[in-house]
Amino acid sequence: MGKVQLQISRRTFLKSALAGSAGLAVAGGHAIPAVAAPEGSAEPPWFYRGQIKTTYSVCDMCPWRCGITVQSVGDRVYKIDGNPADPKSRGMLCARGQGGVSFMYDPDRLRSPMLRTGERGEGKFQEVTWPEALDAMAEKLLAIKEQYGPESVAVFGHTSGEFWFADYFAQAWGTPNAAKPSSSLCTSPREEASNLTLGFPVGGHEPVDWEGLRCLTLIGSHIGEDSRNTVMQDFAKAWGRGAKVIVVDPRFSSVAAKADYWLPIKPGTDTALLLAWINVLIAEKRYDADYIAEWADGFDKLAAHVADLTPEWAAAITELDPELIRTTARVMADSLPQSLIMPGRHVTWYGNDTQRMRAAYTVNALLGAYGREGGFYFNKSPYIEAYPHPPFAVAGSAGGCSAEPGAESAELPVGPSGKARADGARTKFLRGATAMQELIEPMITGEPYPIKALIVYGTNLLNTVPDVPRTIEALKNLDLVVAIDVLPMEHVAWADIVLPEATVLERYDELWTVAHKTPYIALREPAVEPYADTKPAWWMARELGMRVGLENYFKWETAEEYINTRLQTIGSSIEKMREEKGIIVQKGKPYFADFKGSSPFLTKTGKIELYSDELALAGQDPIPVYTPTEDPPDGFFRLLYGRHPVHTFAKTQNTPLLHELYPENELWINAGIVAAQGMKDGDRVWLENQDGARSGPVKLKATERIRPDAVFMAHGFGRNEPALTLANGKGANDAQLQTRYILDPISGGAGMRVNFVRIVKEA
Ligand code: MGD
Ligand code: SF4
Repeated sequence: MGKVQLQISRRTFLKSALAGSAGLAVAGGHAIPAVAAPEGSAEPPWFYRGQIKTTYSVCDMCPWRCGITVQSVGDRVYKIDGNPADPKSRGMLCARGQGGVSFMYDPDRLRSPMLRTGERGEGKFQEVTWPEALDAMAEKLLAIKEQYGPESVAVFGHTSGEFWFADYFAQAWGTPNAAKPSSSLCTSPREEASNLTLGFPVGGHEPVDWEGLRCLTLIGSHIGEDSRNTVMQDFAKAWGRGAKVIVVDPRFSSVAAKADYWLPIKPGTDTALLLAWINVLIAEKRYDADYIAEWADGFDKLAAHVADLTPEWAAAITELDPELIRTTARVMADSLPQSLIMPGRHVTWYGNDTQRMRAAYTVNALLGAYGREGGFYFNKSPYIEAYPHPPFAVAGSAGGCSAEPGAESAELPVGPSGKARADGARTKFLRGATAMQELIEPMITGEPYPIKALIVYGTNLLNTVPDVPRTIEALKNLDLVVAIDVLPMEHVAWADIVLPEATVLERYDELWTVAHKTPYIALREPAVEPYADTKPAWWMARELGMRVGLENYFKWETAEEYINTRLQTIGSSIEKMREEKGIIVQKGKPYFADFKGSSPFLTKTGKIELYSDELALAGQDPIPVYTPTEDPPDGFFRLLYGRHPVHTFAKTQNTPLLHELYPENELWINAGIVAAQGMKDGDRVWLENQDGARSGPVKLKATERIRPDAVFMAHGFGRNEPALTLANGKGANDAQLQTRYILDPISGGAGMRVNFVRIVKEA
């Protein structure tokens, strides 16, 4: 197959997106008979070109993973819609989801397995067959295992096929050094704070009981720019029925524009604000006293702890008006228990993030929100058995925001042969899954033991892990680097072996099991055959497993066999799932009443632990304390980064239709600063950080909508890979400017908002 030609224009794309939300007829799992094209039409529209086949899948354009229906004619996919039966998409998709067809037909896709011929980093390869590539990989892995042990192989994984490598293969092989960016570079502080406070993690789908919610508080969660489909639907409905909205953000984000109260907080001081809110709720007796008496532990210690942490105290730290702090606490309390602070998603900010999240959960407890209608429901994982396999050599350690509660990610993994894990998690961090950024060090130093091989599955290594020069040093040092990807992202040029994957529309995957108010299971099945010489991850993992002596874990021969074996344990099958429109919904236990008197909180005390003995024993603050973060030096701004509604991380900038909608990022900067420095809106500048790292040029967006001490840009731009023909060289790259991070001692999360940049006018 030659390079794929893009056949859809932006207008057609938007028209087709609208048709999707209007509910274009689909035939659940069946083929729709071909309809004759209107007479005289030169090129008939796609739906006249033959029989339309509808298949069920799960969108992978972001990790939210909405259920989709996919329409294809012959060997080509034409249209994706939200699956009406899916509790997340509810028949709708965001722009990125609609862009899934364009992602699949990106002309820059990897097409064949390759072996390196030039130096690492040069990007010179020869195309080889699959047996040649997999034999080479197996031979090298076995040699490394022989000399250094299985733990010397690290696996980094993200995107929804991550299960096959970062979980299944890594655990069967015997390495605890498997990591997902969605944990230590994203959600680990919120998950560990939840584990410590409530006894269970938040889970992939934040359990906000939107229907009855009357007051929503967002701390740096930019709903609308971080455009998760379901959250936007739920927010729009809650806002439409008049729920109060409080937004805390140094930037007047899209959702701040919808808020009743915007608190333009000084970056890094949120814990002080949260403590002052707790002070007001307690001092003015505005908390849910009965709820706290029944379900919380450590209230008296908390009350003593915050007695002096008044709004005036916080105002001096946060640069907010004390009356605004007091008023917003009262507004929250007026709606309790249908009032809550939503757990953010990417919360690795300043290195003290678990404590900030614990402070937010403390506010939620005072509002009586957990387990109450219109507050937080208790989510539940769906019941289904795992595929029967011999016990794994190591327990799961990778974690991740897409890992569902109840999965092994919540447990502390044990190192192989009694050895400490390479990231030292048992001693260095109190809790948390394996920290991705901490696995880079042993690749360079060999301490506490060497890591010699790295398998990078669906992770955009050089745009994702902070301190890029250090990652490059590690890549130079390794004995084996394997990249499994769909596109020639920057790190692919550093691989010895490149394995091109089929996209989600071309493959089966592990079942998607979602802890939810109504727990559910979603099917991903292929709509068309894989592009060129690409293969799905399940196939690669199995072929590799068979070559490295792991046959006992790969008794199944096909993904269908694997999936059907699992589905059989709940009396279902792929065929039946097709009849059920790709989704199985089970019954949940969302509220206190469903627990019939027993406690839903899985802490030691069976209560919400406002004071944590576990933290006290570990020498950490048992109740959150505000710890200051360094201010920007003179002439520098704090670098804030976030999402753009039509892009996901660093994955979609090269996707033709999404690129057309937003081709390059801009630097949000206070208009007063721009004027004072003799610049103007739209000027192109370079950015230089505190360590001399540079990125750009990037267009200035001069605006009153951001504080003067910070700048903001969307993540994922400023790419440096000519093979990404659309994305290369457009805008600035936040990852290049994040040469520093601060580790959260509790969760191992890497706080990345500790970098500063100055403006360098373009020569
Ligand atoms: P993406 O940039 O989406 O993010 O980190 P990543 O998961 O690394 O990269 C996904 C990779 O998967 C790309 O290389 C893409 O080509 C590849 N891919 C896409 N589809 C497939 C597929 O079907 N199969 C395979 N094998 N590969 C596929 C995200 C992580 O980044 C997260 S979760 C957060 S919250 C952090 N955000 C963040 C930030 O905002 N700024 C900076 N500077 N760093 C960040 N790091 C973290
Ligand atoms: Fe896909 Fe959008 Fe849903 Fe993410 S939020 S899974 S991109 S439709």
